[in-house]
Amino acid sequence: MTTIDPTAPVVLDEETVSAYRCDGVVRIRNIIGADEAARFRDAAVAVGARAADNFDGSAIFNQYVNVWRQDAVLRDLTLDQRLTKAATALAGVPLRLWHDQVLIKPPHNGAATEFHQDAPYWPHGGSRHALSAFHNAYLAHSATPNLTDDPRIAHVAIYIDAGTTYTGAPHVVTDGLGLTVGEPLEHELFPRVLTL
Ligand SMILES: O=C(O)CCC(=O)C(=O)O
Repeated sequence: MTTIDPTAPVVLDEETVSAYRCDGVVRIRNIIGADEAARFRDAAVAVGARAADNFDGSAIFNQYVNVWRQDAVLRDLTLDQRLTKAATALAGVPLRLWHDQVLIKPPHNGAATEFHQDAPYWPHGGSRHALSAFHNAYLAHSATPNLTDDPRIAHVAIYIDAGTTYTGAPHVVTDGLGLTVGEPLEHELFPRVLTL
């Protein structure tokens, strides 16, 4: 098992940063240790099991939004300084949290997640660097069907430029918060993340 010190400084080499800036995606191995990942997985499974006040319900996967507000273990993951500092180094600008998600694709689910970009779904202006799971929100991406016997569990933490403004477009995360169109997303749901 890989044990990683969660307080160790995060230093990304130039190659990693330029790969991200060129390709819009990068894999950073072992940023979370295997023992920690097992703890986070258990917490994600538990969120799925007690999903009463989340929304879900596509044939492709069950989606649970803002899990950091519901579960202390997943909050640790979404706001983990290793992730936020790595994301900041990749983006090169200060970031804030947009939201997080747990996605659970049930076993023997023949539906693929078709190619899409994330950014067009969001009510954001002026965000060039939004990152989810270390891919840029403008990167076209997809996921294969889950043909295994086990649920496939993904945790996605999404960070956006701290200066991103609100466009007023409908979105489940921002609807009803009273945000001002054209202003930054200053709200406790979108905290600035640790960058140093
Ligand atoms: O896991 C999936 O099926 C899709 C994940 C995805 O599209 C994303 O993380 O942006």
